[in-house]
Amino acid sequence: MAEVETTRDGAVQTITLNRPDKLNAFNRAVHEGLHAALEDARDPAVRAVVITGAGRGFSAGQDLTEFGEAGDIGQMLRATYHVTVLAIHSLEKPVIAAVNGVCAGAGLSLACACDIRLASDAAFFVPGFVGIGLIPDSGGSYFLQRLLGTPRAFEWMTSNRRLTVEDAQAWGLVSEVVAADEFPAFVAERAAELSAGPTRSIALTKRLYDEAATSTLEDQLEREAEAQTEAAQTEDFREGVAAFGEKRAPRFSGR
Ligand code: T3D
Repeated sequence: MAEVETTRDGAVQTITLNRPDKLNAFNRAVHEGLHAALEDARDPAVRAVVITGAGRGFSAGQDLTEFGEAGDIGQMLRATYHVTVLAIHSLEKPVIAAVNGVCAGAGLSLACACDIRLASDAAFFVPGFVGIGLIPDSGGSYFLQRLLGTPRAFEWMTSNRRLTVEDAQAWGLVSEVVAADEFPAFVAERAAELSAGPTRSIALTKRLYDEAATSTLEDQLEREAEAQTEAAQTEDFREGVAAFGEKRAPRFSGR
């Protein structure tokens, strides 16, 4: 069985981390599988991506039994986690983290690098890094600061406290929590909805919100004007306006 499984259902690509006995901890094979799957996800026929985990884990982060092989950790991060995080960030389509269970360390960073986090009621969240004397890497300092703000992110990430899924939702870390037995169907429905959306508009929105965090109002208004010019040239914009006029649901193509 591959350590990362990729399936397609219509325009949705699902990437499943598949080391359930180790709570989907990252080893070399997981990194390689994830890189290949995210490369596949660039296919324009894919209009939404789901990342999830097999078994009771989303991911417990770095496989701690493979640390000995790491050598230069900085180089290892650049060659592995950074490739994944940057691939997710630059994908011009929505990426959902379907957090089915335990989410710790670099697994938490991976979830935070995604555009949307949905969680099963079996999920919980653990910083992990501080528990072994490390700092939040793989985007953990960047994304958690943006999602939670510095005071909350700092306090939590230096405590190694287990966060319940209810608290994660109250904090805005996950947007929706669903009973575990209903979770796969819920994720599939949400992903299908997104994949049937105006993909260029969604991709431009993803980029705008990323830029907004470090932009001035003037610069952001200009970026919006440029992005809207691009969105207004898509077939989906014409279809959206036509569908409104004809009082029917739009049929977006992603073009
Ligand atoms: O160079 C670099 O790689 C730097 C990058 C670092 C990035 C990081 O991710 S650092 C943080 C690494 N992650 C952790 O420190 C979390 C370690 N795991 C835990 O603290 C706990 O397992 C959890 C809180 C996540 C879950 O606890 P629990 O009680 O639900 O499960 P468990 O019994 O601890 O784990 C189940 C199995 O998974 C167990 O294996 P066994 O005994 O049944 O054979 C456990 O050893 C294994 N496992 C869990 N996490 C890892 C792991 N095996 C390898 N690496 C793990 N990270």
